[in-house]
Amino acid sequence: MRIAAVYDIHGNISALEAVLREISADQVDAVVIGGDVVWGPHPRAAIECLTELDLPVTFIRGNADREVSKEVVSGGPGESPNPDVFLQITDWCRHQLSEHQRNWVRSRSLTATFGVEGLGQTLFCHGSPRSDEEIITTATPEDRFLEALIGAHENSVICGHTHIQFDRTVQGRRLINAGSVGMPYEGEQGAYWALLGPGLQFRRTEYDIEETAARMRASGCPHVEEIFIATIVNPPDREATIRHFEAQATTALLQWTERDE
Ligand SMILES: [Mn+2]
Repeated sequence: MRIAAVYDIHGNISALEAVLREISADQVDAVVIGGDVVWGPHPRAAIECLTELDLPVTFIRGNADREVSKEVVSGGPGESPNPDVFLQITDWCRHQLSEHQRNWVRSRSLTATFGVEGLGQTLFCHGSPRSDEEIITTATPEDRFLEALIGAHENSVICGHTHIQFDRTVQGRRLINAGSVGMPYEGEQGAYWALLGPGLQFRRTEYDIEETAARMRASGCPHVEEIFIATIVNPPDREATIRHFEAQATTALLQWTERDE
């Protein structure tokens, strides 16, 4: 099977459209959406674009999808009771989706498995096989890397969440991060994703950043300038981001993933 791994779109509809154009030219058999679709400037358009796709799509849910799709507890469409920037964005995104769409997002699986030529049985997850918010990078100590993969019996694991592509093997356990379509921390502009089968191909798709910034600005999303536009215009440096992630990486407060076996 030839699979496009499309992770961490974060409501960046322009980046998603550019990647989907390449995917349709690449003759893939299926698309795996690796989570964190709806936390960003165009959550509704991103969902609609993916559900209308003319290809088999498997959608696994990310931590941000989980937060956005929670039942509305307070606040109207135009106000957020939260002082926190990230929670204000979450509240805004929640109001962009219909109840039906929130239910749909909430009911997505946390993992999916496919056989991929050259990778073998391959598990797709968001953070790690055991949590949708676990942070694994190229600098993660080997013992924690291996611990995060306990419970995954597949030959290869595909993850996302940190928005940085990598391909790392420790004691025969292979973990591939597909990168981020909508909000990469790679130090270079573009939409990052992965084409799987045969083997692994990391991809970077260019798209019009200025046009996208204008489209994001028009969305009404709170803090769009500093959180989303700044990131796509000046993507954070890859190595600095890895150091930042490793400094805050902890297993203490993780939301644990339950796998159906
Ligand atoms: Mn995430």
